[in-house]
Amino acid sequence: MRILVINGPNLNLLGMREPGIYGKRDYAALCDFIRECARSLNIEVELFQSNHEGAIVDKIQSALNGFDGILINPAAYTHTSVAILDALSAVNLPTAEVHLSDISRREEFRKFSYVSLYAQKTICGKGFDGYSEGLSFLKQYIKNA
Ligand code: CA2
Repeated sequence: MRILVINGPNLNLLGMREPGIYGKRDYAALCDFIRECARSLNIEVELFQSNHEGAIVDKIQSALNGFDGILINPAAYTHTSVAILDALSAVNLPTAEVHLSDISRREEFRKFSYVSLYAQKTICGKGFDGYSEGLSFLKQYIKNA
């Protein structure tokens, strides 16, 4: 089983600013954490981070070749991107959405997620553990499909 893990804009800055919201660990630590979870679940992951909406759309489209599901933290594009929603719907792979923070308890503009309109599961406010929950969900969901 192969899962594409996508992280959106500014997540490469993890650990450098706003530790109160996003934690102290950096993006490299997040990648290590995701790879370790994947190993223990016996699934393969490819990790991708971009600050560019079109690059994320291109990557989602490319998932048709060889991936069974997508785990995505669209970051700020969560709240703005019909293009990412449309790409996920078009590719039609099982998808879990993850957010480090609890977007339902932050500013009004973070409460709406376009990606949630397609994702089979949304996990918020669990920090890095949200990624492990997302991978476990996808493994189970894909097995049962
Ligand atoms: O909670 C999440 O995971 C978010 O997707 C993170 C996004 C934010 O726009 C979403 O509303 C919720 C922001 C990621 C930016 O991460 C930073 C990390 C360090 C310093 C500044 C931003």
